[in-house]
Amino acid sequence: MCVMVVIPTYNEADNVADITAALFALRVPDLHVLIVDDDSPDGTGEIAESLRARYPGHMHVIHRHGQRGLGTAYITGFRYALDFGAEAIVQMDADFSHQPRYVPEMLAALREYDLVIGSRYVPGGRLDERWPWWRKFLSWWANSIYVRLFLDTHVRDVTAGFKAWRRTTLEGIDLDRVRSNGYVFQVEMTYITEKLGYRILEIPIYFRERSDGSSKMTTGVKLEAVWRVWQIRWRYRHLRREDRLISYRPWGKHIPPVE
Ligand SMILES: Nc1nc2c(ncn2[C@@H]2O[C@H](COP(=O)(O)OP(=O)(O)OP(=O)(O)O)[C@@H](O)[C@H]2O)c(=O)[nH]1
Ligand SMILES: [Mg+2]
Repeated sequence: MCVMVVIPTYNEADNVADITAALFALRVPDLHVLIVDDDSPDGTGEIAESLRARYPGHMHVIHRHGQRGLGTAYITGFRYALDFGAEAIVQMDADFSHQPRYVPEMLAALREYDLVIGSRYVPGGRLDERWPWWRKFLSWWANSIYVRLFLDTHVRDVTAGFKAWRRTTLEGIDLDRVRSNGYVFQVEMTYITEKLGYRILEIPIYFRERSDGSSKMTTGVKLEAVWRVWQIRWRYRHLRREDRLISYRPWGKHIPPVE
């Protein structure tokens, strides 16, 4: 089964080679890594490029120019993965908050589920204990109270960014629908998936604080999250299983060649 791990990067020069090596060290058969870099000033894109020689045929890099944002980076990456023929698509951060060791378990669970979420808020899941209490509280409040109750979802970690998708789930979602660009993108994707009646499993993870590099969280990204949750609820209020996209059309835009 062809598996593609999609990692968006912005200034992750300290992490990109290590996270790639850790993923290939898992020895998951037919694993591919796709880095979607937004022209990082710190040279992440060049480092990713140089890794193609180390993992011939299995390392993919998309360089976006003049564009920023997690959401559109992921949509670009997902389309690439679908066009490439991946059967399973994993999404994760570059900074080791999402630890590669969970990937095999998530892939195994995809046999029974359409989406598997690495979750901080199911029993056994944990946040980095180095976080101060107020940061834990804020994260819990935003996720468990603001988003979860408001959207009336069964998913415990709605803002999670560590996920494994079946190809057919990403096809059925209709990626053209998705509007968010900041980290609320994660909420929108999970919400659509649940409304469309796909089977979702959350497996507990330990969410580690990033140890290298710096955060890209901005006030704009946070504000988008606050208002977009309302928009998400309104836009998708009538969405049902019947609204799954049946025939996926390949994206077919320019895809960089793979050596
Ligand atoms: N391509 C792309 N990737 C991004 C962008 N913003 C963030 N990322 C990547 O998305 C992932 C998550 O971003 P982080 O900065 O770790 O966000 P966070 O986990 O909320 O913040 P930290 O507490 O610093 O870890 C990382 O791999 C980033 O490099 C962007 O605009 N474009
Ligand atoms: Mg992070």
